[in-house]
Amino acid sequence: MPAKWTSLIIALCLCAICTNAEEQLTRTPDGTPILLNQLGFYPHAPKLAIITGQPQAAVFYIVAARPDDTVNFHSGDNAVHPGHNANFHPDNADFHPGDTVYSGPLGPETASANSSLRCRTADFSSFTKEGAFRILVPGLGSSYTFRIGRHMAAPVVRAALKGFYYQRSAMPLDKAYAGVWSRPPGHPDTLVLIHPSAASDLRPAGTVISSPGGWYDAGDYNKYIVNSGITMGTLLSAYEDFSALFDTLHTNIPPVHGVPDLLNECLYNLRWMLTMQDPNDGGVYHKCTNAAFDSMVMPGVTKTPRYVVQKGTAATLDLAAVTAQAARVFRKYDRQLPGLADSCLHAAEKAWQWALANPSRIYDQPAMNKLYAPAVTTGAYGDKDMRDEWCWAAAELTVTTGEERYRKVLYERINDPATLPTWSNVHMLGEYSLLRHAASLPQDTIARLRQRVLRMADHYVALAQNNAFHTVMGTSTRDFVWGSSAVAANQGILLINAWLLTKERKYVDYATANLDYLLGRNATGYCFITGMGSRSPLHPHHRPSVADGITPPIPGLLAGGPNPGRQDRQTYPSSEAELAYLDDDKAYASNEIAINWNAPLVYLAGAIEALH
Ligand code: 9MR
Repeated sequence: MPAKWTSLIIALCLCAICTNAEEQLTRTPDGTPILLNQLGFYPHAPKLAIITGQPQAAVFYIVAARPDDTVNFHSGDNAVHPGHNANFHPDNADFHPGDTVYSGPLGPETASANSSLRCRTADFSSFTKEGAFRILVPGLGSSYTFRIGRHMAAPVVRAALKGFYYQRSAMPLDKAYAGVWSRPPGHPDTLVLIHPSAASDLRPAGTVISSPGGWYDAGDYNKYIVNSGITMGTLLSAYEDFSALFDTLHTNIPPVHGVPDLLNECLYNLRWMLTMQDPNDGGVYHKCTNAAFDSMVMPGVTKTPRYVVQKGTAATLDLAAVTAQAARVFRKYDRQLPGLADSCLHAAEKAWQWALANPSRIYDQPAMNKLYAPAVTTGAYGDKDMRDEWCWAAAELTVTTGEERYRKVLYERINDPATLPTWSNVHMLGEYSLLRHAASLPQDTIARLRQRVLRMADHYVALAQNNAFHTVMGTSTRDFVWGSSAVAANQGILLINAWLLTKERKYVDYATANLDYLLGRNATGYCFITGMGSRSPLHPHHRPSVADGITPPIPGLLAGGPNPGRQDRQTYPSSEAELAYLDDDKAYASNEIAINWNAPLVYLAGAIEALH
């Protein structure tokens, strides 16, 4: 081939590669380049979309939706509102379908810090009319249809709370509540073995105990106290902070007469948690589990033995914290649930005593497996640092009882470093409770805690201004961990706490922006909640959703979200931090669901619905 042809071919190939690279840099993989909360916006909230493609002109238009522009605003859970059509048909009384109702300039191009995406902002906050709309950007086409209306987050709160019902382990999910996702009971856990790691004089290895009920942790069928701890703390706090909303929020679950659905749902797990405490000494088993993960089958299909394993300080203090908080929350339901609050307080005190006698019993699964059989290979939730669990339990017990012995330990721990809550660090849950019950501590101590929360919140708000997505989520690349969606939700909760302390609007606005992130204003273009919005996970790593033979996944479940760690070793569309997400049921590192991720979603969406 003549040399000039060869160079022409090389030049053409290079050009193709460049165009490809250019495409990659400016568009999210297979999706619309217009990224926004796919449900929509409150009329008087900030309204932002992020444009990731190359527009032909730096302008955007809002057009009124057409009657055939339907969008799945609701949870897709017909079981929430039986007979209710989950699809929303735009009914724009004020506008002609297709009319341009607003236009504005796109903001300047900004490079995202968490991928090679380049972003522009379409800000239509000043458009406050209610209705259903789409955004058009010249050269990039149309966004999904979204709504401006007064109860944007209400379906999210309902669906996310209902998600817990679908995780219930030991009871049948009846058609009346579960609709097409009804199923027989899963693991009964009435015959659970004491694993050799958990043997004691009164309960030697092989002793059979009963530990029924509770929620499955995630896409697997095991029940872990540590992760139940943060989950329950978050849900009970949602109730304490926004009881007016949750008193009237219905999720269509089997009723417990006179008890709001949020607390009814918590009760199902609380009763299980109480069974995990050894009544002989107050210590709490770390988890109720199979030896190895079940295959991708429906719950209850496998009949392998279930065990409770070693007692641990983290599990025991987490149970102390949850039951102390539950004792004060359920106190007003003494008539409906006689004795419950007292039993909870008793459990908390016994757990505390055990922890005092065993202050650093770490759950170290690999070490345990060297000593005992069978080896246990399910989720570890191993935590070597117990300072935060001491702080949280001491805080809840101080608030509930006012006793000096708890306050003394609290003072030893309260100034420890505070981070956003995770299953392994629950320090902030204690601080939130103390701020909520500010009379529990002297004013100067409360003032210091308040300053700490506000410093964190102000830092977030300052960083968010420079984020290409204008969310707090993603202001650090370290936000994109296993369960990154819960990072976004917990950042939102911190901001809501700042609002509770100051009533300053900026905190609600940025909390709402993080909810926008979860509902679609993120680099992947997914709404991360199953069954919601226009593009959501269809293949979560969730055994019932995989095995039930029903095409749509179980609704209302929050996928883990982008995680460049990719510990599942699947091939992701991108390895860049904010794009490292794969909607595949094998991608458990980014597409599993978990109770400790749904709980902060319930809190955040509930707070936003209550505050707007
Ligand atoms: O959420 C947990 C994450 O922080 C850990 O890095 C990961 C690996 O240990 O485990 C995650 O929790 C999983 C648990 O171990 C088992 N059930 C599913 C949980 C969510 O993936």
